[in-house]
Amino acid sequence: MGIQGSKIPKQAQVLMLGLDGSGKTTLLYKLKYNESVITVPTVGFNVEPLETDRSSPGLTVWDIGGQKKMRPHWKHHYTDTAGLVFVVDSWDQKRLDEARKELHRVMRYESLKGVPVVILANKQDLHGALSPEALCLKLDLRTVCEGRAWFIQPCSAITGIGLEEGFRRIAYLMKTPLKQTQEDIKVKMRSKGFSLTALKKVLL
Ligand code: G3D
Ligand code: MG
Repeated sequence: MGIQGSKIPKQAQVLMLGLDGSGKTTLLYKLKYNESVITVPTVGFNVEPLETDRSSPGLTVWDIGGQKKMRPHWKHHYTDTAGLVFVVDSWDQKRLDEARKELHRVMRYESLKGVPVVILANKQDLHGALSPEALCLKLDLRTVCEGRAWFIQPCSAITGIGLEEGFRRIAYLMKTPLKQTQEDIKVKMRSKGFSLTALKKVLL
């Protein structure tokens, strides 16, 4: 159930899932080495340690193959998962329904109950990519993420924009109690002049 409220370990496991082709491997190596790599479909997994800030544990990121035949194996990684990153191809609207179904299926697992999740809305560099707001509706995030800390981060594995923010966000959600993350959102939104109604929409 994440690492919230417990002693923070030195290294925490982050599971990165998403459909094949959503950009998981590209973004992992962009983030790690700032290099654009030519990828082949991941059979099995890639695993990389990532540093965040000093007050957070280091992250061990598991990039698991997303092809249909690989998805039944995702569950073998759930037990030690402290944070989940789910990558979506924001441009490929034809596969959004498939992405939604897979995300909802993953979230139903008891062993992932309460584990914080960051949705990476990848491929924002492509013309016609859906905005995080549109994806939030299409993936029905508010319903499926109920009871856990979550965030949707726009990014591009090609330009690198949004990648560090996404992983910093999962590290923050993993170490911060759910109530506190909601308080932080409230303070941030109020300082930007959002109304009470807008706040309720985000938090309820
Ligand atoms: P996966 O690991 O989730 O299966 P990959 O996905 O990292 O293998 O990426 C699949 C394809 O998407 C790759 O292209 C890769 O270059 C491309 N891609 C990944 N992220 C982005 C992004 O943010 N923007 C754009 N424009 N493309 C991206 P190929 O052509 O090799 O299949
Ligand atoms: Mg891959």
